[in-house]
Amino acid sequence: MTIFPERVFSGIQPTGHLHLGNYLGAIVKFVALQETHECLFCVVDLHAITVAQDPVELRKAIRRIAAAYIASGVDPVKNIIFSQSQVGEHAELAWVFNCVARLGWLNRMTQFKEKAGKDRENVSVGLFAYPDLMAADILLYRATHVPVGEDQKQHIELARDIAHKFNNDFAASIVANGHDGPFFPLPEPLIQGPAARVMSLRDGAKKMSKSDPSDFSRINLSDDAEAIAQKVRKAKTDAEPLPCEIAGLAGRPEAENLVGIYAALVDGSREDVLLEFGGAQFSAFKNALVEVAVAKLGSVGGEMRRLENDPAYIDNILREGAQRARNLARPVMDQVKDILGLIR
Ligand code: AQP
Repeated sequence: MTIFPERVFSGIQPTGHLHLGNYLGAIVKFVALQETHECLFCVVDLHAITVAQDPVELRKAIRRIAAAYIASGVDPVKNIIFSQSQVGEHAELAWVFNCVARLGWLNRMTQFKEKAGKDRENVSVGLFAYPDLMAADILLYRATHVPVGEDQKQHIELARDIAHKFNNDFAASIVANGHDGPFFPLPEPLIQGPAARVMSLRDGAKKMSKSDPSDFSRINLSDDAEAIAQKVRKAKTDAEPLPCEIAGLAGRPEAENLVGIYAALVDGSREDVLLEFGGAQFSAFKNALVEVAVAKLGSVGGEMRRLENDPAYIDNILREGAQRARNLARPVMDQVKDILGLIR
């Protein structure tokens, strides 16, 4: 029986402004996981081009994501930091998975429905096949754990379905090629935490998102203290004071969101936050939130700006990371070709 050593893979698209949702939903987990796991953190630039991108801006955005990883505390020596397009095997395995995944599975992806909207006929084929590429990103390294925000749960489930179908469809060939069990692991999403789904500061029913046209809907990692304070103070709330218990957050999405953000920023629980602030007015709570947000994000933003001013340093990290990633990816891709019956 194959034993898959624990390995972490995750990525962020170089599109728009990196925000607090990306930070708390993904990057903070990367920083913690590097202490216990072998990790690969990717800038998923091939995902970014599923929608139109300005080439000059895209190049900057790729470096910005790498800078955000490093500025947040991800160690580029201990972990592998690289960009997806620098390792051709991602696209190679994605094609194989296009042939494994079923049209019906992709038709059920809610993110595609949201992003395509009413213009389904005019979006790229790449946007539709995006989850197959994401499955390839993860399974190319036979990664077992994927730290992501809640919005990515369905895509990880699809990656598991693809892995399962590949293992089943080619079971005989997998054994004939010297493996004594499934070839791919079924990767687990790591989603838990009070900020698994950070919502817009303007509307508690919408997720905080890079592509929201309102800059006041999100706190960007690049925001300075003044911008953070302004956005938190303008964040939508209701008229009631904060409740003392979690049950009191029901039906109050904006309050729930701010409490979750505070809890995640201080690495505590929502229960702890309500113990401290239950009964307080939002004005007082928002002051405290500004303080913890500025303390946590201020230094990350400053370090990001410093790193972005040194593109040669970032490019070097990405190049070395890509080489290390390729060393892991190529043997897996070669084995996939053998299993499929392709000649290499
Ligand atoms: N609001 C969020 N709360 C918690 N986690 C979030 N993530 C994104 N938004 C939130 C997590 O951040 C990681 C990187 O996301 P991505 O850039 O690859 O894709 P995305 O989910 O499409 O990000 P956005 O901000 O929502 O971009 P647009 O507006 O372009 O769609 C992922 O782990 C994601 O779960």
